[in-house]
Amino acid sequence: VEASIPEPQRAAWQKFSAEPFNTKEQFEQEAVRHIETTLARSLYNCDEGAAYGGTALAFRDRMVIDWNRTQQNQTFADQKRVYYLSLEFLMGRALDNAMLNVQQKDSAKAGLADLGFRMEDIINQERDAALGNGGLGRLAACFLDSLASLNYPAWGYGLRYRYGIFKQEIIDGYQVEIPDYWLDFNPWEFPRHDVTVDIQFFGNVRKYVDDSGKQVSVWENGEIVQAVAYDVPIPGYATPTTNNLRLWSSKAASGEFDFQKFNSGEYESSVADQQRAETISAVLYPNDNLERGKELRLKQQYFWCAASLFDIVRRFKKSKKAWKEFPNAVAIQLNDTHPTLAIPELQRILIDQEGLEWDEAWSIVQKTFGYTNHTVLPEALEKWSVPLFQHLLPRHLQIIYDINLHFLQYVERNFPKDREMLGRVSIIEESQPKMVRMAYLALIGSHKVNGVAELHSDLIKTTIFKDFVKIYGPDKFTNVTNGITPRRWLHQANPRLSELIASKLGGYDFLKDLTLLHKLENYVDDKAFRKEFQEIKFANKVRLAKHIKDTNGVSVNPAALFDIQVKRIHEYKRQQLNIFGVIHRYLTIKSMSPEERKKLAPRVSIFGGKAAPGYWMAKTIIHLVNAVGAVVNNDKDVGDLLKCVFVEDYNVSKAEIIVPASDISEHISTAGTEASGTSNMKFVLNGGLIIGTCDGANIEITREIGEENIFLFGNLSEDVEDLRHAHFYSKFEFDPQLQRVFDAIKEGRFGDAGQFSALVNGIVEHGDYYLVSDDFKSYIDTHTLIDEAYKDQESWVSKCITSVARMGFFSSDRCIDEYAEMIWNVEPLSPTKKAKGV
Ligand code: GLS
Repeated sequence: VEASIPEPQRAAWQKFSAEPFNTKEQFEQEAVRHIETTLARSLYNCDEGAAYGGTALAFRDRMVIDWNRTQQNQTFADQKRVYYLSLEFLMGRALDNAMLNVQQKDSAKAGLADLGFRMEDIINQERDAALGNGGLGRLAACFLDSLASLNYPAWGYGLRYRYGIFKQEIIDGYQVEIPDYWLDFNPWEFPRHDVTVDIQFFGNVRKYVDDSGKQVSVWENGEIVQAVAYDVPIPGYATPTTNNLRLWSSKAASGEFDFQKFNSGEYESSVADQQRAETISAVLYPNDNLERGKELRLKQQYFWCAASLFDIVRRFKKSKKAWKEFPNAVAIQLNDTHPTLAIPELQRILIDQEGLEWDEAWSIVQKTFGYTNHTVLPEALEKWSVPLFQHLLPRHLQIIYDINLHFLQYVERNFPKDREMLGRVSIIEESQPKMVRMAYLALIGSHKVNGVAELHSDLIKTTIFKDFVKIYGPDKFTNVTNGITPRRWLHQANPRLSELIASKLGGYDFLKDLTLLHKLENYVDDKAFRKEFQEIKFANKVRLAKHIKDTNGVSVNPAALFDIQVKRIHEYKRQQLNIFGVIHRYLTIKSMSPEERKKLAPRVSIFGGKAAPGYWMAKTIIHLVNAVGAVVNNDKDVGDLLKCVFVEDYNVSKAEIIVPASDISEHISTAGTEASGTSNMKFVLNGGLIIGTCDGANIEITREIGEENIFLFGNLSEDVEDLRHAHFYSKFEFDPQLQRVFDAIKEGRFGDAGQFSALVNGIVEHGDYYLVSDDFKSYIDTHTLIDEAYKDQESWVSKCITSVARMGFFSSDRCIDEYAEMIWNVEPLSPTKKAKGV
């Protein structure tokens, strides 16, 4: 490439080639230029929105320089790349992250001050990029940060939803959903109108035998929708590596609209095609851990998988390598089963379009893909009806049948005595209608399957994938315990704590190697350090208290113990257990004398999280939390001893305020249901303790930080099945304290009892599937221990500091290195300062 560009041109180019800014003055120059020209504003009408715009564009330009170089460097190096396919990327805000990762926040802060703005106000102008539901989508965002920070040649592929996860408003205690139209000003994306892919749907398959006697399948007569690429730069921390996140947007393939109809005055129907095509990438499905089987969702999945694979294959073909080299150039990771269609799609490309034989193609497919499972909940496991498949993707259904045939023949040969096994492991479920089991297809088409925490990875081998362990052997299965990026979840969310740590550890190297935190153990008894650590926690609580006052109107005392549960609302996560615990506390306070009350430790119970719009029970839980808050927060007997608040519209940027402000956070899922959890890691890293069940990553957190630093309670996952059985077949006595809580609800102390009857009856009459009654006593007893422990502030702070020091394992950098080594077989690529050629 270098040789192909004549020297004079190269010299001219190099003379004017842009360089990243590194000083306050350079930043100001860039920001003012953008405000005045790109945004067409002046000194006299530059509000905070425009100042945000100018700042963001200045940083965008700066990132683009490194981004271009990284992409060129990766192309020239021609080593294996990772493609992370995820239907969700819960990125949150980009500006603060960009400033910190390129290490220019101080320049910008000083520059903005010169221009008359406060950094915090500018940061708050940005809307969250909320293209995800919860942990699964946020994990993908943390992984992108780690991939870039560790210099891996990696791309993310996703959908550019016009509407991200809805905004939640609480009106009269009920959740109300507001559409999240977030794209009116998005400086972080680059439309690539020249990077498009035509995607086919519907149609039929024509088979014929060609001249050489080979069976050929042609998928024809379908409807075409166009995918347009939008690229988002992902800056690594303290490295020039800037990776690419490519998001696909849909539009009508035929261009703008039907001109014939337009000319004859049928304006409305002339745009109908266009609108129908645009629907595909219009909205994120707002379900977490729940699949609804909607046709549009399957369309989204195929649209995105087909566009991404076309792109990946196009890039590979430019290298002119033989097909068998494909798995040495490409590793594709499937974030859950949502991108499973990529498996039959690659097989289709290889056999129908590239003319490979089935076996050769299939071996390439299996070597290319890895599949991460994120849940064992039956209602979350994707299944698509065969008739729907047949209608939308007829050729893919044939290929899936062929994959299944080959697979079942293999099983039959190896397990001739177990006839039942065939039905159990078949990709096609023989139900009415028949269903395609996507998890089985993902597993069969991948060379490695991983769970996301040790317990979860063990559970998938003994429950949903038990037969497959026999078929493929245990080595196909592995564990990669989740992690979080310390850049966003410590340095950005808790700058003072990060600075304090840096002052003791001699710099910010811990942000690149989180295990260095262990050195903090030397400061557990250091008076000055402890004092500062406590002051930071208090300041963070004051900040959250202000947010609560501003949004809920409730005054909370920052000296009280902040007890926080923020995550998607789901019965398995058991926010109902928490709110029953709050009611129990309230009733206990009410029954006490004023003298007894004086001995109590004040508490603030803070809830936050969205319920899927169609998940009625989850919405009932939100309603109960708000109803309890309305009573408790206005009860003069209670005062500061107990407050209960629901923080509206929990999202990534709220999490950055909430997480650093916690004393205790709740991770209290029914054992065996939460695959990992990742907020548990964020809270401990920020110097909060946790109450939790023996579930997901709580178990590994306990192992790392020590049993004495965590409040574990409740039944174990191995006992869950027997307990559930016992609810139906033996008479069990209700815990009297839980009974008292239910009595209070039934008496109408929190409003009309009828509103909450389903919640209570689910436990009292319908089998208590999530074991709330079984764990209630252990839960409230543990909260009593927490009250006692918190009174001894000296020992509490020791626990917090020790825990932070021991959290090094939970960096997403560690996860990414594990994926790279065990699953992808890819190496980092050291960044060059300047790409060759220009
Ligand atoms: C989830 C799990 O429920 C979480 O426990 C897990 O931490 C997360 C990332 O692995 O994936 N699965 C899911 O469908 N939504 C999640 O958040």
